[in-house]
Amino acid sequence: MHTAIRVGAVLAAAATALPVTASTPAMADGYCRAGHVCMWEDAHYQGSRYIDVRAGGPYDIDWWNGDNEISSVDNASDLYIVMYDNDNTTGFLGCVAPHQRIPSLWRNDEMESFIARDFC
Ligand SMILES: [Ca+2]
Ligand SMILES: [Ca+2]
Ligand SMILES: [Ca+2]
Repeated sequence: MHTAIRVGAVLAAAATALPVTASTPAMADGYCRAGHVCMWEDAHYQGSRYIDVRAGGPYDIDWWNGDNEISSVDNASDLYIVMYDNDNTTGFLGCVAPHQRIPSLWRNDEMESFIARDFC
């Protein structure tokens, strides 16, 4: 009975079926909780953490939340994070591989939208 309840809860909460368990530490990847993507204002995960979302999307980064300001990224998910120069996932910038951390983006202060998916 306990198992049946748990399965239902997991299906409702995680359409992407990421292999995350309830016992995963919140900061399992060091900077960003498992299954999430986090982005910071400054290099080396410093300054404002403008983005801390479950990997999915597409997301537009609102101007008051760091568009054209992102300098470092921690992808703590099993998906690629595809980054774009402009809103609405236009102007391809590059990809962050699953579980890759980028302390200093090669295209600094340019990203405005991103999406998580299973290919780059
Ligand atoms: Ca910046
Ligand atoms: Ca924008
Ligand atoms: Ca831009």
